[in-house]
Amino acid sequence: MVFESPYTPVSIPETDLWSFLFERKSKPFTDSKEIFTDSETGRTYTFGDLRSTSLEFGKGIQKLWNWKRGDVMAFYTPNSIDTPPAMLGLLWAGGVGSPANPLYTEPELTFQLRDSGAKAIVTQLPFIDTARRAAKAVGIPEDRIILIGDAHDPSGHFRHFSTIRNPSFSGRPTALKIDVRKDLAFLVYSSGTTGLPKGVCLTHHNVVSNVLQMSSVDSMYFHPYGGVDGKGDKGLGITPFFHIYGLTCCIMVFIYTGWELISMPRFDLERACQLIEQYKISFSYVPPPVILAFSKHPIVDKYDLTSMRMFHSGAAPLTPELATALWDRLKISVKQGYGLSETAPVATMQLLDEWGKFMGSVGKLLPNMTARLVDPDKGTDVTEVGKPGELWLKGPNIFPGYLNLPENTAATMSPDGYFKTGDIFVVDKYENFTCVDRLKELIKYKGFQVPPAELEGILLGHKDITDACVIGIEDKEQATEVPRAYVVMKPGIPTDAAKAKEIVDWLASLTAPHKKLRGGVHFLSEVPKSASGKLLRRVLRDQVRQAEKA
Ligand code: 4UV
Repeated sequence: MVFESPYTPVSIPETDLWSFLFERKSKPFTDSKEIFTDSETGRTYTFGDLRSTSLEFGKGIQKLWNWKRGDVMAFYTPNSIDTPPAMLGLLWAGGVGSPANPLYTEPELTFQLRDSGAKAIVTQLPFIDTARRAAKAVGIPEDRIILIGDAHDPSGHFRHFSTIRNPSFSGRPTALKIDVRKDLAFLVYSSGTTGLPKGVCLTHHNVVSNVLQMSSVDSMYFHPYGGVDGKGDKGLGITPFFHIYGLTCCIMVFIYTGWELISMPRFDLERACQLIEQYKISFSYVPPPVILAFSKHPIVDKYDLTSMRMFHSGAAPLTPELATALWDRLKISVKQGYGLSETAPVATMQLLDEWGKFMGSVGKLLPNMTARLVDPDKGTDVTEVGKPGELWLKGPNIFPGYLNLPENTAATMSPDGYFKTGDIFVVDKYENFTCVDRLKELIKYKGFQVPPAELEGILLGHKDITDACVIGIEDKEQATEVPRAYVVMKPGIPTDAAKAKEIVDWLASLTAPHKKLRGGVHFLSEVPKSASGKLLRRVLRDQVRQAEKA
């Protein structure tokens, strides 16, 4: 059975992302509309500023480095209001943006730079050392490390993006005519259903489509003008721009809709409360741990948050209990969405009006999307309401494939053109989708991906470990999963708490903080494997779940 989106289809122009945002025939706001405001400095980009700054940056990199169509630029930076104009300038010049978590260690960043073939890196001063070492490892010259943000390099060694802007250069050469169905806008990294992180190719058409699909739902409720100060609805920018959630839903959607984003460099609960009170913020796109903080922490009581009308939660499951706790405390609606890097990212969304009626659901398919629910064992469609199946998706926002990995791409696509998400869903009679389990191996810590295969690979490099298996464990207190390792030690090596802590600390020194083994290290005499030697993570996961139930 094929599920069709119940929302009115959107018309998607064959336009590249820059032209889609900045050369629209008519838009419901003026060029002087504020779009991005920095929470700490108050610095702002209006729509007109974004257009001119991005254009000048795009011209600048063409003039300076002869930037070519398809050339990748990495963005290794926490949220900054300079990311949007730099990213869009890059796109204007035919380039591709590849965002990376600024807490990545040198090997993690090096992997992404090498795999993506990045030709330059955008970063900020506090992250320069790692950026510099990783750039060196892959042969990116130091003069291609570009700083954004308010801090300039006092030694003048690294250029600031403002000095690259070139207003006079003639313009986009015709050779740069972007093929919107083939040329990439973003190259984001995800482990997909299995293995190590892979480059998820997202075309201009994918991203333009998702901006239109997603905003067609929420722009029913939020507007560029009106409200308490006439300046329209303001969103709180918490979600990282280096994840596809922030990149599409906080950068691109805000430029398209004319909403203003008050952008925080990092999440801090008290600062978030102050900003909501100060700017009379009305909504925010967040992962579930932010909902947890607002629903439980005493500091929230010190602030007037009555302007807030909605949190949209995505990237990890949100329990009905948590949504209810927030509503009971603050009377803020908490609706949910679901998406993946491979869907650019939003695939389903609840209507703000319906969140309380279908709690726990991630809503209905976005416009222009169809889906199937497929029994993973039989490969046939699930036909009964309430029966679980793997969600398969089709629509203009579905990625064309993983970079240079045709076999992985083929494994995630069905012969009839559906993308297999690796997530298990049920659907109700109103076509609300609810995520009930994950078929794939991915672990999510507070919405951030932790690929088990990556941690296992690192653990196998430990001098005392002969085998390893990593799974996700539920941490109800923190409303997240946490990674736990099961390891087999060489004969004669102690298997006590001190050794377990040593391994946790050792791994933490090699990875970004979200990959820390917060679920601990457990010792086994062997890890479960199939006859062909494939790790059976699911067996361990089921054992843990059984033990929890007992
Ligand atoms: O590839 P990724 O890291 O991508 C995301 C994107 C999530 C978004 C983005 C915009 C939204 O508006 C929105 O609502 C959600 O996380 O990880 C994809 C995997 O994350 C899990 C699921 O296992 C995906 O395959 N996931 C994402 N959203 C949910 C979720 C959810 N609401 N409930 C349960 N799991």
